[in-house]
Amino acid sequence: MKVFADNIPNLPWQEKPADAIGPVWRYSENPVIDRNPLPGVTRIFNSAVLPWEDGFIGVFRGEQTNGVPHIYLGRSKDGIHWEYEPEKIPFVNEKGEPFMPRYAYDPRLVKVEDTYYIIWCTDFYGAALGMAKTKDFKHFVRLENPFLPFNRNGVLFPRKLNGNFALLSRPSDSGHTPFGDVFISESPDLTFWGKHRHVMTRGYNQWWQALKIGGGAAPIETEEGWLLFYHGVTGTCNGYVYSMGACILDHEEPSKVRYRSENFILTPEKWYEERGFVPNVVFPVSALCDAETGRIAIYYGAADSYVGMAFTTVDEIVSYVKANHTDNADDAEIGVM
Ligand code: BMA
Repeated sequence: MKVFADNIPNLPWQEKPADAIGPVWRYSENPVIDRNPLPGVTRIFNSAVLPWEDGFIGVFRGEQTNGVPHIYLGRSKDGIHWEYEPEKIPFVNEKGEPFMPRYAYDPRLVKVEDTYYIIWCTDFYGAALGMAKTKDFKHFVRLENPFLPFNRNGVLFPRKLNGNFALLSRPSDSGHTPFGDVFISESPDLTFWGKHRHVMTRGYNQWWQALKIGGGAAPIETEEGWLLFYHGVTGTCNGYVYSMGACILDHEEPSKVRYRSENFILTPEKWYEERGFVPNVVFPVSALCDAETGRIAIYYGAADSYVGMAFTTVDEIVSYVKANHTDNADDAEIGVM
């Protein structure tokens, strides 16, 4: 299947093991980031990666020893073993003055044209989306916060659609948000956002995503549409459980869902997903695709304590999502009322 993306010949990769269940398989050496990864940071998880120079670069959610999350920069030759900058990313405003968020978590990293964008959850009188840009990973200029509070899980598309930037988001509340659907908004300049559309609803009849969903990795452009890995949450008597889902959004009108898997494609099963600061969390944030081979490497947060990797191919995941498609409420509609 054709993929409209770059080739990443050095993409981390492991073949599908014979005993794999489902279309996505874990890296055998998980977790790839363990506890206490750098001084003053007790856990790294929910982090995003892109190719950079002859290796990879990433923005990492680092939980400091005082409990406050911030974003750290890391570099890697192979996309698996990382070296981090010791200090948090030094964000500045458009005038070049220091402009640090009070906290920052769940960063996504997306390249659009010649610029890299970081979108994270920031404190803007409550949880909201923060955004910054860089071209060299030395200067990080914060942009206007895209939306009012409360919002999380901002996922930028890797190219403009009809001349506009496109951003998925998940309106939230000030706490742990026991509800939530994914929306899309457009902007000509990353300052003024509008043309808001509903993309997809939490699962109607799939209990693993019955409570809330949120965009995960930047969508991958395929000939079938935009392949999106996302998280879906269910509530249990012992708290939330986060699993990974996959869907394909319409190429021209991504507020319409074309196919959406009824089943999760990864759910907490391994010790590093089930046991940690927050148990039972699989939280996809980044998916790199090598256009030539169709190989995909997914980075996900595990139990709010570790980073895990998982693999699939475009052919395998797209056929799985199509074969297991289920209609959810008005997912197929354009999403205006
Ligand atoms: C969400 C976010 C994520 C976290 C998840 C599970 O609300 O805060 O960062 O991984 O909860 O704790």
